[in-house]
Amino acid sequence: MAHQADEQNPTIYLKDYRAPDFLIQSAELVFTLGEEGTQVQSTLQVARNSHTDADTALVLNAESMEVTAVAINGQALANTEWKHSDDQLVIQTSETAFLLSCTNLIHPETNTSLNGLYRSRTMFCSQCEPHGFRRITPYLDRPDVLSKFQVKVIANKDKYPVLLSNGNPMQRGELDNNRHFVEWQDPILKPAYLFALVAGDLEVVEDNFTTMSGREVLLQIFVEAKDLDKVDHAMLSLKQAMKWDEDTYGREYDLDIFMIVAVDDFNMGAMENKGLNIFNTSAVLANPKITTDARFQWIQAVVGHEYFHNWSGNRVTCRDWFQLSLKEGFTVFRDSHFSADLNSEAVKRIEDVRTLRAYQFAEDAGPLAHPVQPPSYQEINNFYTLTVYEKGAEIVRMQANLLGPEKFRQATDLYFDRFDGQAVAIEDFVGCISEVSGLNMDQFMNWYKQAGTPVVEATDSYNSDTQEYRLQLGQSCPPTPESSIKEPFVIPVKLGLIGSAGELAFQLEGDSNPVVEKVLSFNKTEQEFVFSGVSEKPTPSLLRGFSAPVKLRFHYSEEQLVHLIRTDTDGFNRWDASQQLAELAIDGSGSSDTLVSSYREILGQSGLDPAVAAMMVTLPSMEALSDSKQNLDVGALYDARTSVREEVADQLESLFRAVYLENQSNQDYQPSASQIGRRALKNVALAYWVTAGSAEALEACKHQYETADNMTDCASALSTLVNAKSNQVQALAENSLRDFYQRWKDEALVVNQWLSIQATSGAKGGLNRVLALMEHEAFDIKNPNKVRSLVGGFCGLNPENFHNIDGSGYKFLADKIIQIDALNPQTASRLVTPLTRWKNYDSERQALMRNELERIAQGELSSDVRELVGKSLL
Ligand code: B3K
Ligand code: ZN
Repeated sequence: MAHQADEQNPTIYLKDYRAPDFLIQSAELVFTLGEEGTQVQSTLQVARNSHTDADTALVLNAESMEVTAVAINGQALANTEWKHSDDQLVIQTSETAFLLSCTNLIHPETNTSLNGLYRSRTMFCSQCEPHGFRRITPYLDRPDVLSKFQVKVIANKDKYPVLLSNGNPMQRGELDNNRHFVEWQDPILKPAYLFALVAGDLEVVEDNFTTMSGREVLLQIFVEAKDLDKVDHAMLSLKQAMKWDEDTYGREYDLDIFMIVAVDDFNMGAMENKGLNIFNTSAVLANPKITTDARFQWIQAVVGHEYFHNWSGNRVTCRDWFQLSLKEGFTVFRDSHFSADLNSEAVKRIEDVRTLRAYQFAEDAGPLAHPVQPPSYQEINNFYTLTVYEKGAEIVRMQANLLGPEKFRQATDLYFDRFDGQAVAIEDFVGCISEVSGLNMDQFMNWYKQAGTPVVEATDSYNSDTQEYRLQLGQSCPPTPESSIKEPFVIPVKLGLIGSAGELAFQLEGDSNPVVEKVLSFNKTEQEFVFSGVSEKPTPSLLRGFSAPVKLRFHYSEEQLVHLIRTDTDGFNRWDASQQLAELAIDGSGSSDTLVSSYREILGQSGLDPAVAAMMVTLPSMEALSDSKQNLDVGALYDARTSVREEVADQLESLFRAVYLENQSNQDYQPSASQIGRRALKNVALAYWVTAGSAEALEACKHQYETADNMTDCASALSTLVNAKSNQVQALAENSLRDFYQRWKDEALVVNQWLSIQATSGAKGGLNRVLALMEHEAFDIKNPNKVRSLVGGFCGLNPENFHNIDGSGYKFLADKIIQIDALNPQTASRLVTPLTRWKNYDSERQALMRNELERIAQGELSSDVRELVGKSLL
């Protein structure tokens, strides 16, 4: 089986990278869009690369298309001079520089993969990264081939009044048969993956931005007419992002227009096509009535992310797809810094680390673990992962911290200036870091080259006579598929020492002055650090701000954790201590009384940011609790977590009631950090209060659901009702769910929330509800947002139901993967994740999950799903 999979799915290696044999200097494309087939005519200025000899044929990528004519310098080629097979168009020519013209036919109207040119509802749109352009027209579809594009789009005038592509509109006009055309020119060199085309009946919202050098840029967001009332937030976010990139990185936008288009059917959040970003409606449309706080913040982050790619990705792009994190890790780092600057640094850091620990750590510990710069892949679409994105961002963050803000800015200036207009490698980025700082980054590169999450074991001792504190650190990294031998990482450990009344001064061996905070450079397997002048036995505050993406093991006592929660000056570590204290209570090695009294203190603290307080009194998620566990009995873990939750709720019932009432507000809704924090705390309090079970709490929840003027409060109340245990509440929840659907059935994005609230509900019998919803008019298996909400929500975020010991959850997921793979491989392969984790569970569940993976493996599969399933079964 594995052998067969390898033949069908050849492995591509980083070490085999070679510069392209041919270059394409310019590309002129004419699209004639039709209801049954679209014709593409291309004229490419091709040049043989200097290393390429004259008998090397030109091999273009050409998938899922019919090639009807090929000409060189205007001369049609005979059938013997070109061959289209195996997804390649091979052209025999010995010319060194020539004009190549091709005509081909594609079928966007039947393209359910949402890759290449396709239809979303009534419009045409495109997605080309990483390999979509080769499904549009024959081309050298690799990121190190950069060219200038000129695109003419021809379509029916009534159905497609708006015709868009990258760059600036040059010409428009009328044609016969009620058709019209627009011609676009992109003056900036780009690889094909940044190409975009949109045609549809769209409305536009416009604004302007004046750049730092005084240029006016026209900003346009295109949406369907029904969505015109949901564009303001994205427009504001875009202007904030443009300004922030000028202020923080000195990067100015380079074209005269920046366009965003919202489409319903999209495989991910959004895409940074040059000058024409295409967005999933879920990542751009917002207003308080339909959008939750979390979504408002996510939209700001995604709009920023795609905009920031204009420099980190578009102007400086990737040499090959092994370098994906060059643009993605860096851009996630940039968007995360942007969100932190615009909202709250501590909150953003906690959110990012929560995601990293719950999902990236799990990926790094499973069969699909891979280095941030992978050495090989079968299907590159499978490498748009949390590792490449989120761990990649952590690695950039460590480098930014190593250099400090000024030097890091010098390094990024050098990087952008030196490599502008080029396709480069991760080593080029790190080279700039090294050049500016004088640091040798050789060992640091292990972060990019080695998979797996390092484990740092820490022990300590204190000598009151000498006032010496010693910290012993050891690091190890579990074996991962690409290697079982791991070289030590460079781990920056930021620390402080906390005494009975707060931070203590200390002097690290070798330093000349005492300090209260220090970053240790821990780069050996084992290392001891000695601190002198420590006036009392401290509690160490380790890995402050989560200074490195590692698993830190230090045996804190409950008293120490309570002390850190109370006294640490590092906001992140105070939150982290609250999570560790909760984990002790849940696994039975700590007491819930201690947790309860710590929560009481947290909720009573006046100076604390409500957003942070809300996160501190939230128990670690099932995903976070499952990390590093073997033979996991999900049911037992869920019960343990639930019982701690109920105990907290019972013991602090009146406090939660008070917090809920105190945090009501009658201000007009704003998605501002301060309002969001208060709503978060209020809704966490409400959920606990309802859990405690009083009629008054239930009434308050029902009242909030009915009267809320914003989706955060409305959905939160609904979700609290749906997750409640008692039969009485269940009946109420059913009514509210029916009412919610009636109220919102015309707003697709709200309906998706309705699907996901039900899919993720911990109430018993979850699968039956999901099966019924699959048949509901609101569901559409071809729409990735709906699949993600319902199937993804149930299988990824509802462990207690998905892992039902009868195996029904696993069978359901396998059925859906098989069904969706035939339509849309990228969406199907994203669903595989929960099954890849089979080794973490008890033996009975392991067998059930493996069976389903084997059943999937037996079918006709896309290369996407085949790679993931194959690697999971090894
Ligand atoms: N660069 C795109 C991701 C493309 C995913 C292709 N499967 C979006 C982003 O990261 O900004
Ligand atoms: Zn990105």
